[in-house]
Amino acid sequence: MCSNDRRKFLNHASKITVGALSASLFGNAAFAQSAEFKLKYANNLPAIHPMNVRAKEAADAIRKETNGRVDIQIFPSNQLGSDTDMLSQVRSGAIDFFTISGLILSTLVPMASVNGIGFAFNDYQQVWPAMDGDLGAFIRAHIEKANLHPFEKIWDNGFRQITSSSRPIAAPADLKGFKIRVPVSPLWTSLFKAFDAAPASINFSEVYSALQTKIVEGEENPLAVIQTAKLYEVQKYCSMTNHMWDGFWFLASGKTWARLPKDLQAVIAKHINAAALNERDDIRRLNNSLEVELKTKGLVFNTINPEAFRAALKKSGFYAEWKQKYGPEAWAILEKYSGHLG
Ligand code: X2X
Repeated sequence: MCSNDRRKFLNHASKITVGALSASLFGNAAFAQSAEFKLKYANNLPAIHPMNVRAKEAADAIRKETNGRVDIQIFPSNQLGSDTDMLSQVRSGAIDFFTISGLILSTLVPMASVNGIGFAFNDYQQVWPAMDGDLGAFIRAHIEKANLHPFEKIWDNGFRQITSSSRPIAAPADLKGFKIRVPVSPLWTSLFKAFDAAPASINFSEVYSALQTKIVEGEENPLAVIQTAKLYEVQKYCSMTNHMWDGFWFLASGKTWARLPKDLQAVIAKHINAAALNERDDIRRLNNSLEVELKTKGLVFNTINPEAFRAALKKSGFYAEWKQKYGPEAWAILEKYSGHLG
């Protein structure tokens, strides 16, 4: 090829590339613009967390099955604000979908935290029958009263572990005076106060910097969050306390849900619930592999005796206090799955 031909060829090739690129950009934009329902889903977790990965798959499947009528855009990593901000946005309809821990949702729907009672669940064999059964149905009925539509299958956040930059937590006494970040929720504060710790309510959007600047010594989260949000960079110890099981309700704004035709509601619900089951599987697998991986990043692990922690909670009056707050009906449904809690 002489240099002239070569120039022509390159010129042509670059036009093709630019042409293809603009077509694809235009194509997507046109698709989104033509969608009858352009909806926003916002959340607090990094884009690489299974919750966002599976939600993206669901959004793609929904776009496809509705022939582009429903286009769900995802805003991960607190791009649209903290959990507290997003909770008010989903109520007003400024965002259409939101995933939130039931414990944080309890600032609006008190009953939504009941599955987070400390050391209530031992394992997933207790959690899923409860949350897919009577306990989940009971909580969802309360959420609906707040004009929010919860999808049937709750997504997994996971069993929570305590991380620390100062000392490992091996026994209940190690929590005495421990400055620990907790999410914004009365139950979380109460749980750590029962251990004589010093809990500070901080939204997830501020957690990394709160740990880095040592405003708090520690925090507690499932391993999948510790990994994907890189909390191991600013923490030294990880105590496998499994002190609480936590899940994310996938919520639609009541306003959005009411204006969606029934057939579209059905397609959306089908794919969101299917994605929830896949996400649970992802988290289960990560639970099994992440300890090894996080050790290589320098985290030092230890286990605990849950009975010692349960006994300390019982002694402090924690269970009695919350039993009274939720009332006998809710407590009986919880204990149906967890066994007697004291
Ligand atoms: O805020 C947290 O710690 C997190 C990410 O686990 C929740 O959303 C409850």
